[in-house]
Amino acid sequence: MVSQGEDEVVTQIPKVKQVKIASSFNEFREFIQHNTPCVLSQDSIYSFQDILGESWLREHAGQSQVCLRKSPTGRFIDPSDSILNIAKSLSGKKITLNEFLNLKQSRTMLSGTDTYIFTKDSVVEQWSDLWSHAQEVLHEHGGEKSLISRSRLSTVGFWLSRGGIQSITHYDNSLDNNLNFQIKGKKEFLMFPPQDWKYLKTFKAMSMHPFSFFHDIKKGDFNSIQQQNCQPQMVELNEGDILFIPSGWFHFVEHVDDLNINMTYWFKTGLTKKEMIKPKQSLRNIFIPMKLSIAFLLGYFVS
Ligand SMILES: O=C(O)CCC(=O)C(=O)O
Ligand SMILES: [Fe+2]
Repeated sequence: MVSQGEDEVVTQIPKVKQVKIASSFNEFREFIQHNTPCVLSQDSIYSFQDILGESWLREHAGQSQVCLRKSPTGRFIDPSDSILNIAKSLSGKKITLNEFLNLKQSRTMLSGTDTYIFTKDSVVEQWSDLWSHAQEVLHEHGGEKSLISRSRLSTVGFWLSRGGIQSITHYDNSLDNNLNFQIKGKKEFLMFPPQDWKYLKTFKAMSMHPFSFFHDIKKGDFNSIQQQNCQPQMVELNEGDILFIPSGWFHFVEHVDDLNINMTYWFKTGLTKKEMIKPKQSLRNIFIPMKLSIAFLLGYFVS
């Protein structure tokens, strides 16, 4: 509520629609079945939501090999950044999880697209202790609060980041559904339906707009025709929250806290390729992908 003058009280309506909040676990299940983006914000349901923190990780997976990503700007990767900054953000360095935890440096992260706990129908050995908790989400584990069957599970990714990070707007290339567990810290998601590809300057599965395009939307500044035409939804994910991102939905993500831990479960929709909505390419400027390709090659020489 915002008060104006002495007796006039005006309710402030957020300009960007908020992602639906499920009022119960059953409603969350129904939203998932109907392909509706939604959040479940409840007390923890699975054991990993309680135990997974720095000290547990040190004890149970401290020697695991991970890929450290570091960005001078914190933006992974903003097409409007300099080639050198993009190159630095793209390059990765193999270290152990304990080394990463000891760094305590902002703008560093382990990406769930590098760090797989489960992939190609099997558990990644170095994460087996974490898997013994993570599998509670699966029907085969037998819990009544399970959400997905193992046969539909494609990949589980583990994310760990320090503050000051933003990730490029993209849809998950596999066209899988996505269940994103916020285990520690806080992230903000700005999401767009697959049909919005027309306004997002898409190249492959990514949007080539500068990150400022998305910051403006979050502030409610719809300056361009493209910003006015798209149908964004926003959500702040807090510790314990679970976000459902349906197949093909774009997401722009900001990592807010000093330590953020997430797990992403990517799972098959059960639809055929024909039934799925696959965003198309809308970028008209070939110089942007050229710039990213040069930065990608340069990434092998800088760190
Ligand atoms: O947390 C992020 O930076 C990105 C998350 C994401 O892209 C995903 O879960 O698919
Ligand atoms: Fe993603």
